Amino acid sequence: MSKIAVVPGSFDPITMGHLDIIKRASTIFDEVKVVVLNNSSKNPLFTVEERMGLISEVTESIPNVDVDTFSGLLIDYSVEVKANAIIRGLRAVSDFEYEMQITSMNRFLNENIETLFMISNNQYSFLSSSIVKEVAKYGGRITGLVPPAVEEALKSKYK
Ligand code: COD
Repeated sequence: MSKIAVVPGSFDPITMGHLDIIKRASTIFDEVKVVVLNNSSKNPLFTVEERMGLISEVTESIPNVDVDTFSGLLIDYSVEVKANAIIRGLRAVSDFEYEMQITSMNRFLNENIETLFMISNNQYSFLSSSIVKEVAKYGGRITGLVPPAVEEALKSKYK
């Protein structure tokens, strides 16, 4: 039976750090579902459609990755798509507390779906969508931190 992983997030927008986790997950699982959660209290820069479009574009060459969106609980989505695991990235100790909390809540809601963590690649461990947006907003250099399509999209948002 094929093994399915869910990689959830806000992806506002997708960065090289996210892409690295998605690529690594795609070598371990048969199918990887990147899901943009649509109920975040954050005030996003990109619409869900724009975020999904960018993810599709930058993962185009990875055949076992598809992009989806969901409004509701991550665990309900994971059950719906018959996921074996939820994959999260860990950048630093500062991520740990939040990740521990959401993982424990998800396990409380459904103990059959495991959450697995991948340690960020060193070169991306300082990267977040927020920090990239801040630098892009003030015209700083973001080349290499996001895929070229995302760099273009950020430039046109902030022009
Ligand atoms: N290197 C490696 N991993 C990274 C990097 C990087 N540079 N940057 C981000 N990541 C990882 C993050 O650690 C995360 O695992 C993933 O990439 C996505 O990151 P973000 O920032 O785009 O998304 P988050 O963390 O804001 O997403 C949070 C969710 C939307 C998944 C969460 O809020 C959620 O599950 N919401 C649905 C409601 C729900 O089910 N709530 C109950 C559980 S609390």
